[in-house]
Amino acid sequence: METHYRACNLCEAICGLEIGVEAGRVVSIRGDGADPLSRGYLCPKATALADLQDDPDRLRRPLLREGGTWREIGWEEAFRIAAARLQAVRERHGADAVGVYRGNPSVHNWGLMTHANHFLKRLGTRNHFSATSADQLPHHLVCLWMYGHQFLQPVPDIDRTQFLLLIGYNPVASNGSMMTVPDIRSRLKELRARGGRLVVIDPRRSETAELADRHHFIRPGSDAALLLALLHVLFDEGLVRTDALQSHARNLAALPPLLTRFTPEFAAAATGIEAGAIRALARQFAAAPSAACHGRMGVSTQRFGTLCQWAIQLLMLLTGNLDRPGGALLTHPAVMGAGPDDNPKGAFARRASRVSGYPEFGGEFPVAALAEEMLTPGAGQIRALVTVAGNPVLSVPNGRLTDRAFAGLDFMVSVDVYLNETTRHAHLILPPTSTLEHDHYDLAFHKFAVRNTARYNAPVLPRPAGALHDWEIFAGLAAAHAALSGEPAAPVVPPADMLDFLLQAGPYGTRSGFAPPLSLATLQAHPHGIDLGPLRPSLAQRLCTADRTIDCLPGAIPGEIERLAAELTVSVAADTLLLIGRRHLRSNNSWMHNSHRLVKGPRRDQLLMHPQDLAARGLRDGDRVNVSSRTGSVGVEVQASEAIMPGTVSLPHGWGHDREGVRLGIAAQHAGVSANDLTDERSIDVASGNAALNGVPVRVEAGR
Ligand SMILES: Nc1nc2c(c(=O)[nH]1)N[C@H]1C(S)=C(S)[C@@H](COP(=O)(O)OP(=O)(O)OC[C@H]3O[C@@H](n4cnc5c(=O)[nH]c(N)nc54)[C@H](O)[C@@H]3O)O[C@H]1N2
Ligand SMILES: Nc1nc2c(c(=O)[nH]1)N[C@H]1C(S)=C(S)[C@@H](COP(=O)(O)OP(=O)(O)OC[C@H]3O[C@@H](n4cnc5c(=O)[nH]c(N)nc54)[C@H](O)[C@@H]3O)O[C@H]1N2
Ligand code: SF4
Ligand SMILES: [Mo]
Repeated sequence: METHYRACNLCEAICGLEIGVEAGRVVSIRGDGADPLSRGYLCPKATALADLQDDPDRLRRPLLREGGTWREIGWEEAFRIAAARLQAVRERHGADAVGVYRGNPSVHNWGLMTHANHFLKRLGTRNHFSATSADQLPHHLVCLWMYGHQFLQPVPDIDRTQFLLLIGYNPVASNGSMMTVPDIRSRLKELRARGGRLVVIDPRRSETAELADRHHFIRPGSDAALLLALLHVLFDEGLVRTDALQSHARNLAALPPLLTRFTPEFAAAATGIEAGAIRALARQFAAAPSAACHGRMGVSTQRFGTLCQWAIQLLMLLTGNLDRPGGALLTHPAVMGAGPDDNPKGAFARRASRVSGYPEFGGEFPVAALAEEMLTPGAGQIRALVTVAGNPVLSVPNGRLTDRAFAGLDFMVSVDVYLNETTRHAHLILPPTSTLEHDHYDLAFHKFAVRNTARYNAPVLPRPAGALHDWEIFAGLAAAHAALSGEPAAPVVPPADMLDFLLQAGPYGTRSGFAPPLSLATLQAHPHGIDLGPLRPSLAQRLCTADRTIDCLPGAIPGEIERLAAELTVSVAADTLLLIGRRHLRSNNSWMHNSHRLVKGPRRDQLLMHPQDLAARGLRDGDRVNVSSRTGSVGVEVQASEAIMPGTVSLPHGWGHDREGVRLGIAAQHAGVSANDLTDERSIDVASGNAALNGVPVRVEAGR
């Protein structure tokens, strides 16, 4: 048996794996104990990499759809068809008539990061979209505004902190996000073993909340009121700690008047958390020897995502916990670290989307606008689409509308390893090699990791004859486009060569004094990865704002505070419940639901509902119910749960594999329903345009 070492690229935890291969097949997958970041941890999804590899439903050749039937074709023909049909739409309707959607694996697959733009930027369209705006856009916007760079993202120093406050974040299931933290369960146990405290704020007593010293239920969407009240108490009780970093901050003095009305009593009414508990939390956070706060999906994908992320940064700044060990710190990755010399820093609102006028961020419009940009006639209407590693029919708000919009496109090409609910609308699917057939360096997630490390791995398995990597597909599309348009073709440098250059020129490279100096060869000689040490202070030197200070009150914030105060006073109808999402360790967004080893066991896709809310509707545990919202309705089984706050219901996203028209290789009993058939594309975090996927008003009634 051969043994290969390889980082898993399914989620942000980037765990090191030890993979046994016999006669060209994966026979074992274990955690790599020598990985300095993941320390031997792995989750059940990693073992399913073998299923992914052997899956007969995984696509291996380009597929062309003719009417309702799919036919395999060769690569050259596929590239020619894609280039010609996209060009035809451009000539007829203009460049903006071609849209682009990039899904989550676009940042997990390094070849897509290095080469997708090779082709996609050549399309010359303003209509770019990605999963970012159904996810973490508020983080980027707040860091751009406050620190001048979308990737100057402080990461909680979990291995040294004495107080960890997690809001709308369930890393025990998700393995971390905007915080690469493999083996979180052990790290949380270590925190408590050294006398530290963990506090979790979540409308559900999540798997992470189960490990906490204190869990508070919170009414979905009301977190900004809690966070503003915490800031209020810091000022009100003289708990603001002056530290050196604050001499780099401006607009601090303007804050207290904006917070006057956000007393703990006001926040208590909005959130359902007692005023005394809010005061105590502010005092404990301020008094802890070190403290960090992280807020994720629960506070990003809701109506006040940007306000929440802003307040979290201030909570740490005002208590002296920003940029200090045990608080939150920036990473120093081996390549592409953020700072004054690194681009792109991010850009916001240089233009607005055509139909709803939503702001652009980093050259992309919010996904909440994707369907309407396809469906609304007029100049600039999207008539052709390129999707890359994504499944927007199941992942963006108002999935049924999105489904309908895709069905009406003149042409669609998808770069994806599966025929899924989205790619079934494509005319052409271009499938890359599997993840184990290409080499890997994680360009994205070392940037958010709780420790600095670097790791490059060669392919575990040889690629089959005729298979292309994602980056080669984009090089092929770019070449076909160049041939057609007469534009010169750009030179193509493989990702590994780019990495070698960046490593050698980087902060641990040839001239850094670091031993051994990093290059591709160094990393090849250390397949378990190289430890680059704990996080360390550096924010003041790396600020990228024009005047090199921290902007504590970005221009849009006062308006957002007003909007919050106004919305909190609007009461919801008595029979309305607020829908939130949920992730499970054995499920990965909308895919891998055809892996028996992951989906087996008890159902996990029920609607969770508090017994009190069930009783009020004459419903019982296990009943079929009908859940409806402004955008749609789904029929699902309900599960009684004391772990969910009364007034709240929870449904996981990424299911609903029963779309008509095509067999997707997923067993009927695992089809589930899509939470995004209920979410609302009109409900956004106004400041950033991020989709508000949590806190969706729904009605629940007896179903059939
Ligand atoms: N209601 C609700 N909706 C949500 C969320 C939520 O919490 N609640 N979460 C949101 C978040 S955070 C995200 S990130 C999005 C995810 O939404 P998307 O990014 O749209 O979808 P995924 O489910 O990640 O689909 C990934 C697709 O990429 C393909 N793929 C996998 N690996 C590769 C590869 O290496 N190359 C290529 N070319 N293709 C590959 C898979 O076959 C799969 O079809 O969903 C969002 N939607
Ligand atoms: N196993 C697994 N791991 C994953 C993924 C996966 O699908 N499966 N997806 C990956 C991706 S793409 C991402 S972005 C990350 C996301 O990682 P997380 O952010 O940890 O993911 P979630 O579980 O969606 O959301 C966290 C919590 O927010 C709570 N919540 C919902 N609404 C509110 C609210 O209004 N206020 C508060 N305070 N809490 C609220 C939910 O109850 C949930 O417990 O996970 C990644 N890791
Ligand atoms: S936690 Fe994420 S990176 Fe680690 S093994 Fe599981 S899926 Fe892979
Ligand atoms: Mo995500």
